[in-house]
Amino acid sequence: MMGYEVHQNRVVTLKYLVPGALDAYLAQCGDRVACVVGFGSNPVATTKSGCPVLWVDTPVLGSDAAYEIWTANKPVSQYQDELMTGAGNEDIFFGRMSFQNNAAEDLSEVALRAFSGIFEFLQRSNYSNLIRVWNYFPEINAIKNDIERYRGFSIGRHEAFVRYQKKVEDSPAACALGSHGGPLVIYFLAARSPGLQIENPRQISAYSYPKQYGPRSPTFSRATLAFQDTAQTLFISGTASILGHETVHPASVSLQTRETLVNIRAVIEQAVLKGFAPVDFASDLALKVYVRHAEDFAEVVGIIQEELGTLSELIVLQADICRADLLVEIEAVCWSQAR
Ligand code: 3EB
Repeated sequence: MMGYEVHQNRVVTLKYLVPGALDAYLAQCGDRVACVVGFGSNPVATTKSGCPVLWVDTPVLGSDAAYEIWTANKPVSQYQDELMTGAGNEDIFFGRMSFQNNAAEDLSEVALRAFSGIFEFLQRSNYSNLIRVWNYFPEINAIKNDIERYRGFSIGRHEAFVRYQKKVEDSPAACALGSHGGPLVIYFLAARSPGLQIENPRQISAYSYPKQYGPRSPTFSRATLAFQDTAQTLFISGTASILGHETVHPASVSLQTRETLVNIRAVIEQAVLKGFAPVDFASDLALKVYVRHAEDFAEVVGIIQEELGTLSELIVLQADICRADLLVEIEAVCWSQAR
């Protein structure tokens, strides 16, 4: 049987797959599978082989469902405590958490609990460096208890960073998107070795946003450059059509897509100044695209292909974005050649 390419030089790699391709890929990766996340409307708890799946209720465009599979280049061991499940090896750890939260509950409390738990875990484990965090929860733009749920989430997350004495400049790369239902879902990558935080000169750092976007700023960096002593990996946060701190092109999904890609290139350029060496976007760049309106799917993908060519890893989800005027957001992972 033809196998999938094995990226032995990558500390972690990721693959986006439609459901029909999942089992064969997992079988090939064996005990190196570190995290499986499913997207779509019909949750699956475990794969055929018994691998736990963290589910995010967001429609997938172009398929009924899709899987994001993270594999490591060394075998992982499974982990479980009261707060999270996960898997890790001597270099990295992926944690997965879900928090039921009823609509009445203040999301800031849940976010504080979640991130406090993450920081407690980092303290007692040897994975002290938070590299990348993914956050999904329903009704992200809804106003509850007089505050938008995204802003409530940001308040609790920020409070956890303060309580655990994290400098905002050391924040991980992140994204925060609206799901269609279900719990607050968080997964994260932590590492033994520290990452290098990268900012975008075209944008004010999110942790320095003015108060108009919420009373406590979002604690994330534009990107984290990880695994510098082996094969560098650049984890680029959810990136949108923001210049300075302002949304630009609020009415145009095509212009927002182009501006977002300029921002992603700017972040990669900053990483290059710090020694990052991307090779070939077609094989070394994975994009996860969120569109607010499903009908924008073809237009957004067309622009991405025009700008970047055909990418081996691309997934498009329909999700609400944390500012009501944003129509598209794109996150990325970019690998460099082994050193
Ligand atoms: C932005 O640039 C768009 O709150 O974790 C992007 C990535 C965004 C991460 C987060 C929010 C987050 O502000 C929104």
